Amino acid sequence: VEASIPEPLREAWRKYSVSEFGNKEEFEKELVRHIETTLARSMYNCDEHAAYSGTALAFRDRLIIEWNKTQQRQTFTDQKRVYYLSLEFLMGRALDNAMLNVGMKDAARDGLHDLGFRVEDVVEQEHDAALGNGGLGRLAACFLDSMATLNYPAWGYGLRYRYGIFKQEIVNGYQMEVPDYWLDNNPWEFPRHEITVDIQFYGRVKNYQDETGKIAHSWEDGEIVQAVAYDVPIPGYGTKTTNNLRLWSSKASSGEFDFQKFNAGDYESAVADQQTAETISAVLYPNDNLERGKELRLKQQYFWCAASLFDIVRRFKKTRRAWNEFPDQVAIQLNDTHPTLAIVELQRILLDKEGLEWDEAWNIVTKTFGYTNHTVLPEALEKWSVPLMQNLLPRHLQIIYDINLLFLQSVEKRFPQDRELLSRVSIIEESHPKMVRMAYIAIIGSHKVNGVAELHSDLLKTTLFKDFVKIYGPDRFTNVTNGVTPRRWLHQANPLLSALIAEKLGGHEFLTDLTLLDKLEAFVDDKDFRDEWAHIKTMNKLRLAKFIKRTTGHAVDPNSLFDVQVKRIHEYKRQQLNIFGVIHRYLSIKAMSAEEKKKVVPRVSIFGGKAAPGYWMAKTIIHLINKVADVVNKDPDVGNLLKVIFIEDYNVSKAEIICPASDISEHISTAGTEGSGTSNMKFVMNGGLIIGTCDGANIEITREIGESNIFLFGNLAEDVEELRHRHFYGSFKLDPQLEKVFTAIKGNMFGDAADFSALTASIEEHGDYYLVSDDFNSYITTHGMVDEAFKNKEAWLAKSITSVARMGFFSTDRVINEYADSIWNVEPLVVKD
Ligand code: GPK
Repeated sequence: VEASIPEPLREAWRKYSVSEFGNKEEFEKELVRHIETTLARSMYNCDEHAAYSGTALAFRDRLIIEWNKTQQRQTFTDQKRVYYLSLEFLMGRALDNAMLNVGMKDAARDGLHDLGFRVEDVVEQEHDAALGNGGLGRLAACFLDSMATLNYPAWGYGLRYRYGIFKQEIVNGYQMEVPDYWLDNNPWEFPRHEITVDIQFYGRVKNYQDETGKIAHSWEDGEIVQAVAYDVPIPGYGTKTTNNLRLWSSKASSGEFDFQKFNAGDYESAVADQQTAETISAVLYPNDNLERGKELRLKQQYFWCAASLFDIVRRFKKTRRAWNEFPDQVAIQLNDTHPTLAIVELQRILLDKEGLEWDEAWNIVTKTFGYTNHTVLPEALEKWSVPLMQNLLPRHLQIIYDINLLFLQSVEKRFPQDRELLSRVSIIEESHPKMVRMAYIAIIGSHKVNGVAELHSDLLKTTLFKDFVKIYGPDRFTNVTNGVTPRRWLHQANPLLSALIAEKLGGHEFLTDLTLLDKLEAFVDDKDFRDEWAHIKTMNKLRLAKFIKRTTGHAVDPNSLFDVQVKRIHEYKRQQLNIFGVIHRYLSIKAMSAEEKKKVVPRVSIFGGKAAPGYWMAKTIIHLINKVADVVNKDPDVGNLLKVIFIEDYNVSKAEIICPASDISEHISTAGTEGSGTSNMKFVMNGGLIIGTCDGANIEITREIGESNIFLFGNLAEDVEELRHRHFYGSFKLDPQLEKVFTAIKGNMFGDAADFSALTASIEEHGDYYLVSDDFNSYITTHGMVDEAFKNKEAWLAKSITSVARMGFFSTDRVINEYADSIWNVEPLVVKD
C-alpha cells in the first residue's frame, strides 16, 4: 500500500503541519496543554514529576518535528549513511541535553518559573536511561551527540532492554543489585509498531539446486521472534539535525506459528512461549570487559543484528540501486565484537536471499564494515562454542566455516607450510568444544580495524592481532583516540565554567570547536579570571558536598582536596591500589603528633562504581572501601584530615555532578590494560588534575597538556610482562609500605580479615598479576607530590587552567570526523533553512 499522500491533497497537510514553540510563552502554552490533556493533571494536582513529564513532552514534540524533517532530508538527498551498531548506549538523562542542544533552556527555565517550578529540580526527576555498563556504552552515546551535531546522516542501532544496568545498593558494606525497570512513562521513545522484522532461530539448512543448477541453501523451520522498532530522537547541538537511535524490542511472532497452540487449546503454553520471546530484550548483561558465553546473550546479538541488517537492506533496496553500490550508501561500524554476526548476516542475505555470487557478496561485506576494538584483556574476547552456534544459527555457522576456509586458503598461498600460523589465525579454535573467535571474523570481514588510543592500537598490532598485520599489512589497522562530547561533559555538567569560558572567548563556539579553548591560556595570569575559576571549582565542590551529605549523611569540607575514582570496579583499574593507599595515609596520620598533623592537607577520597554481580574480587574491593570508610570517618584522631566516601549507584547523572568537583582524579590501571579511558578526559576538561599511569589516553592527555600538569607514576607497559614473569619464577617480595597496610587489614582493623583474604592473597600469594605491589611505592610518593602541589594554590590553579585550555583534542567531534574521513567515507548533510 502506498502510504504517501498524493500531491493534490497535500495542501491541507501543509496548512495544518505542526510548528515548534519558539519562545517562553509558547513553551508555557505547550507545557500546560500537555499537563492538562496528555497527563490529565491540573494546577491543583501538579508535582515536580508532572512538571518534568509535561516539559519533556513539550520538548519531545520539538524533537520529533525536527526528526521528521531530518529523515525526509536524508531520504531525499540519498547520500551515504552511517549505522553505529552497539549493544550499549549509556544515554543518561535526556531533558537537560535536549533543552541545551535545541537552545531553549533559558525559555524553559523562565517558563517553568512562571508556573511555579525550578528547572534544576524538574530536570532531576528524570530516570537515567542506563542501557550500558561503562565506557563502551557511554562512548556510543557521545558519538550519537557528535554525529548529530556535525550533521552526519547517522543512525544508532541497539536493543531496548526492559532492565538497564542494575541499581546498586550498599548494605552493610556489600553491593546488592536491584533491577532497573525504567520504561514506564519514558517520553523519549516512539514505538513503531508498524516496523517489525521476523527473526529466525534454530531450525536446519536445506541444500537445493536452483534454476541454474547451482547448489543453494535455505534456512528452514525453527522459531520466529518478532523485532519491534522503538525510535529515540537524537538532537544535535545548534543544528536542526535530529538523528535516530533505533532500539529493537522482542515480542512473540503473531504469525500462524503460535495460533496453532492457541487453537489447539494450549493457552498456557502459548503464553509461556510469548514470555520466552520477550526475554530476548529483557535485560542488559551487566559485565564490563568480560564475556560469559551465555546462549541468551548470543540470541540477543543475533536478534539485534538481523533486525538492523534487515532494516538497512530494506532502506537500500528502496533506492533501486545495484548491489555493488551498497558500500557507497552504507557504512556499518561495529562497536566491539558484539555485533560481529552482522557480517555473517549480510553475507547470508546477499547469498541466500539476493542470489549474489560468494566473491561479489563478500566484497560488498568487507567494504561496508569497520570494527572497533576496546580492550586487550583476554577475558573480554568473545568466543562462542561451535555446538551452541550450530544449534541456534546453523546457516550462519556454515557461512563462518566457508569464510574461514577461503581465508585460510589465501593465507596458505602467501605463507606456505606455516601450519602454526594457520592454526593461530583460524576463526575456529581447535579446543573442546571448538570455539568461534568473533574478533577474527570482525577483522576478516571489515576494511578497517581500530583501537581507541595510541598505546592500545599499537598493542593490538604487536600482540593480539600481530598475525593479521602480517597477513593484511598495517593499513587495515588504525587508531582513533576516544573523546567525550563537550556539550554534556562541560556545558551541561558545568554550567558555571561553560559560562565563564564563553564570557572570555566571546561566545559558545568552543562547544562545537573545542580547539578554541586554547585561547584561555592568554588569561592564565589574569587575576580576576583566576579568582572566578577558583570560585567555580569551590561552588562545584559544594554542590557535590551537598549531594554527599544528602545521600550518605557524611559532611565533607569543600576546602579539602577532593580525590575521586569513579568507574566500573575492576582489578585492572586497581581501585584496590587506591584503597590501600588510603589505608596507608590513615595509618600515617594516626602515627603523627599534633604538630605534624597541622601540615597535613585534608583529603576526601571519593569512590564510585559497580561490580559485575558475579565478580567476587571486585565485590570484595567495594566491601573493603566501605569498611575502611566506616572506621576512618568516625576516628577522632583523624577528624577532617581524611574522609572516605563511597557513592552508591554511580551513573551518568551522578557523573555530571562529580566530574566538575574533583581536584584530582585517579586513572591508575596497570600499564597496558586500559583501552583508552574517557573519564580522564571529562575530569581534565572540568579543571581537575589527574594522577595516572602511562596507560590508554593518559599518554595522549600528557602530550597535550604537558608533563608538568599531570601526576604520572608506576611501571611502563613495556615492563609488565617481565615483572609478571619475575613474580612467578623469581621471588616475590611485598612492598614494605604495602606490608604495613596488609598487617592492619589482617589485624582486623577493618572488620573480619577473612573477608579480605582473597584480595591480599591475590597479591602476596598468587603472583600480583596487576602489579599493585610493584607500583605501590611510586603511587604513595606521587600522592605526596599531589599534597605538596595542592598547598600552592596559585600554581595549582595555573595547572588547572592550562590543562583545560589544551584539551581541544578530546572532543568526540574530532573523533567522529576521523571515523568519517578514514573509515566511513561519509560527508555531513548540510542543512539550509
Ligand atoms: C572495553 F572491552 C570493553 C568493554 O567490554 N567495556 C568497556 O567499557 C571500555 N570497555 C574500555 O575499558 C575503556 O578503556 C575505553 O575507554 C572504553 O571502552 C571506550 O572505548
